[in-house]
Amino acid sequence: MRVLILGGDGYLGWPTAMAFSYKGHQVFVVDNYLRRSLCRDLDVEPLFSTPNLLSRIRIWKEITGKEMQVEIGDCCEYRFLIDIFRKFQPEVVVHYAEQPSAPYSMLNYEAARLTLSNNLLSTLNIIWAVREIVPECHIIKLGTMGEYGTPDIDIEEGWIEIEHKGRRDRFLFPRQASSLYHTTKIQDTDLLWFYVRTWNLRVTDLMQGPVYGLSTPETELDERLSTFFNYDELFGTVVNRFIVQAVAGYPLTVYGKGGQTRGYLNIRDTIACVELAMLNPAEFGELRIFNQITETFSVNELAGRVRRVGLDRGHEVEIRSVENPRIELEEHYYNPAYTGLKELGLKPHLMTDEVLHGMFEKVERHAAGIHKHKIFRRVKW
Ligand code: USQ
Repeated sequence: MRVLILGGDGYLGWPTAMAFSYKGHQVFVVDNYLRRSLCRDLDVEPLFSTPNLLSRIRIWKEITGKEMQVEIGDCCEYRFLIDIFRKFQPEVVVHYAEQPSAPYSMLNYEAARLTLSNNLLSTLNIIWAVREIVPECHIIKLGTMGEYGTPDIDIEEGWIEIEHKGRRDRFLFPRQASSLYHTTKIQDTDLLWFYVRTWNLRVTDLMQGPVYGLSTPETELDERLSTFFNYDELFGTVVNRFIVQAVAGYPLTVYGKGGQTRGYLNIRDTIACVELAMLNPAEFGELRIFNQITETFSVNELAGRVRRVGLDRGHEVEIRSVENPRIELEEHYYNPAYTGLKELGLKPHLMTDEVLHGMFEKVERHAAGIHKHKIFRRVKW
């Protein structure tokens, strides 16, 4: 298929691009290096440096013989984006081109504005480019489980039937996020749903939980193909952070009581889910929503697992509760449904000790790249 991957330089975008190219799809990647420049400006660069997107694509070709097309530019620039749609005529567009960090979105006014305008405008532009150039193109949008928040009822897969005063109808599941970043994802979903109803678009919204891991079959082909791996408070996700903290001898930073429960997934499963969505597209006029997680853990459970494996590997691992910089429930009910992707054929890579050992191994090799001052800077909500 002709797959356009927006945000193809990022933590998930690059491994997705490689996986799809490896399988023989025609891949076109676009990125404006926003993540790289924010990390540089804020002194939170990743654990190891990765070649820029143009070099990565050259290396990819050198190793696999496969070509990818690329443009460096901003999806918020409509003319730039629509030219790519015209040239490439994608059958699928995978939209990762968003500012992905909750703490970054809460840093200051400028960060809030950048998050809001980047995330909503990129989504709007994709919708319009599809409508104008390739109306049959399937939009796969990365959403987030954080859109639902932590309600005191079971979380359905995107939709809920409500009976009210004797009548029934189907609605988007109630959403109530706990950061501006997560709120922009709700707004994305609303935009997509409006245009699906209005213009008969075909859209899959993947409500993803925090992703962990740094290896996929393709990143393992060559060290230079590694993905962007943040461990700092702004751009690092919790499991990745805990592994780095354990290797650095930095107490694992459990925020508050540590009862915050989320659905997690291995980076390999992110790619598998996006691929399943691509191969089984939504219908025209359908906003299809999947909860993209494979298992749930509390922060305390994660810290306990990382500690156990870390001790096994000879690290001294302490767990420390720090005052929670975020406003979120620290003890709550959490029971999300996540059967849709399994029904499409997902075979989850769960968080076994072996998987954690694999992550430790790679992080240990790069231990010299850990800078403790990047781990915790107290971005408060
Ligand atoms: N947490 C800690 N200690 C830390 C870091 C985080 O206790 O050092 C806690 C947080 O308070 C939160 C949980 O761990 O309760 C998850 O935090 P996270 O930073 O791993 O994830 P989050 O900020 O929610 O965002 C990440 C990705 C985002 C994605 C989201 C999925 O950055 O792009 O959308 O996970 S979800 O959380 O399901 O909304």
